[in-house]
Amino acid sequence: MSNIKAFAARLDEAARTAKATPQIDPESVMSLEQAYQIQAANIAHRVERGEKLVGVKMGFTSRAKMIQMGIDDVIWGRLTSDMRVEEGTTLKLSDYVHPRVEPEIAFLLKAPLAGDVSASEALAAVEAVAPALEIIDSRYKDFKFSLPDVIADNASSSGFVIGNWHAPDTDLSNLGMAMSFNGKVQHVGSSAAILGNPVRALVAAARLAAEAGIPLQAGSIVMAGAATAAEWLLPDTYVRLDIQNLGSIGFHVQE
Ligand code: OOG
Ligand code: MG
Repeated sequence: MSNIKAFAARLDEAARTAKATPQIDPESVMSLEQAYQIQAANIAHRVERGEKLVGVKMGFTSRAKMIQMGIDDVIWGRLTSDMRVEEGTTLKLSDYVHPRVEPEIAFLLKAPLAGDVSASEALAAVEAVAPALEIIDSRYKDFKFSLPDVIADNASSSGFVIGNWHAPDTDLSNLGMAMSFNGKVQHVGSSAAILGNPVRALVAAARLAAEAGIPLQAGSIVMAGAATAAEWLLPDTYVRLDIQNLGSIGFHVQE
């Protein structure tokens, strides 16, 4: 359907130029299948420009995020090489529409993982786990969207920061997490907020990515979804995340 291409091009353009665009389906009449087709076509523009697919991100895997955004379905999006933000980098707010940041956990795979897998099968494919921050930047005006809207917009994915990798036998079931701005704690939570255990987000990612025809590979990164609500990025801020047993990461934000 040509609408799919047109919506995809509009969302890609909004992301590239950091200018908000109107919602594409405010009444939520589109099927989720169509929304994911738009997402695929949207990210295909990036791949055509030379970006590589490096993994997937999960969204709305915690109650805190579902409540903040008013959506209670788990969704996923594609991660590309250019979305990676190095630890300690300084971001410029003008490169984004209205960015937010949220505390996550990332997985790195050492083996392919596709279809219906158990939590222990999923863990057996994990090379390492790390503390991670996701920068989300809805391309829609006022950061408002329906479920099809946010899926089409690649689940608001804009950037991801990953800290030091740790052995995959680290128990992820209940790790304390604190996100601070200039040393002041903004949100505290537990990794248990992510579907009871972030490994469940990896199980879901394996199934959803395979269903979409892009099965997770050795080397894929999976972002498990935020444990707490997201926070608006502000100028002159050092954003830091501390996770029990996984260490800390951060980045700077400028006007
Ligand atoms: C959608 C993305 C949700 C998460 O970690 O739950 C997400 C949004 O909140 O804009 O990335
Ligand atoms: Mg997220």
